[in-house]
Amino acid sequence: MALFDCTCEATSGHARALSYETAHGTFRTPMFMPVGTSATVKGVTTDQLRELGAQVVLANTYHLAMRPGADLVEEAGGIHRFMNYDGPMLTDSGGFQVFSLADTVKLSDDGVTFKSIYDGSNIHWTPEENMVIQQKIGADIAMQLDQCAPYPAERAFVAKAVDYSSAWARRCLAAHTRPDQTLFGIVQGGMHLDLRLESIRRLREIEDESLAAGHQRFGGFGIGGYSVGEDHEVMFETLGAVARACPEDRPRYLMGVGNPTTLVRAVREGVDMFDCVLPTRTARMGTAFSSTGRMNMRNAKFARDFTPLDPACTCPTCQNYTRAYLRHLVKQNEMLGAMLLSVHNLHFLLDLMRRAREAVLADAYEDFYRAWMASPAAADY
Ligand code: PRF
Ligand code: ZN
Repeated sequence: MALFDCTCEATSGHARALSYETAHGTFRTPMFMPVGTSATVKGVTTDQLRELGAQVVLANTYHLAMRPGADLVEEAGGIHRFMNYDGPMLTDSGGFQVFSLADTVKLSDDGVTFKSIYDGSNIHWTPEENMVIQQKIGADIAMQLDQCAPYPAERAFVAKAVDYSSAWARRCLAAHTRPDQTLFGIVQGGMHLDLRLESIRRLREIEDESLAAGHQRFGGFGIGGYSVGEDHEVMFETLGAVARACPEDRPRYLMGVGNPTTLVRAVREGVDMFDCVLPTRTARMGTAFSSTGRMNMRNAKFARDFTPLDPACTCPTCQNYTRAYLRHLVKQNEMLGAMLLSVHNLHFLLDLMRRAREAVLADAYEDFYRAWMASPAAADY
């Protein structure tokens, strides 16, 4: 298998089971990717990530470029060595963080200017500079610089975000040269199907031009600009058509989505990859995902409950610790509480996508989907 080869092993309805080659091993979809914003999945070691069956781990260009800086990560031997994770990795471009974290953002065809949340300094990124930074960090997959429109937004504003994102996609693809890293394009267009389809048409045109010039194609397609405050039902009005308008022979990655029910539904629409801080952030707030829905571990009803967190779960936390102990840790703000719940919540989503994959391989995704939607967990997410 050559680097970045994508093989479709099975389909079930629109759901797909892909395998994808990277320089740090093969990953298989449907797949949830834990987020390690600052080169750490908060509270979880990379050995634990491996044991949990994590495949691709995310890091964020915005945060790493500010602290400790891309040059330092490069000097460490790249992101894998720096954080001791030898599996596949992906960096988000930071475009999303620029818009969600900074209050003063200026856009032009030439890129984005923003104030750092770390020291208030003014930073300007051209698409080319963003590619230099992501190539120094050295993940297996880089994401193009894009603009994610907020919701709600004027249609004209969303159309302009598509214009910027397309212009930057062309420049990112041309500037990206690292042979052991691939670049994903990103679809924008908010909740407007015609803008989304236009965004995809331009990405295809950009890669056709790139291929004609003897350069590379996109390694996959990010679907950005969803889960920005709209109702889930609003996203699902267009998500299926958008996912299936992306090239069939490469992964489709719904960015920043981690709600279990949304994952199960999005896979049914043809989405392959997901990432979200939800499982670890939720854990730090003292909440566990479970087969019967969310559990707030601060609740007094767990004080003398000496049973496992989720009797249906096979994760290390559920094998070794009781609800009463976890409640005690969370109530005392003990760091171990956040760590143990993070392991459990990550296991929950990783395992959900493993079972989704099994269902696709057995061409039984519709049964899996129906069983999930009828389960007590589905109603709570
Ligand atoms: N663009 C990028 N990263 C993202 C998003 C996006 O639109 C989202 C939106 N849900 C999450 N992360 N580059
Ligand atoms: Zn568990």
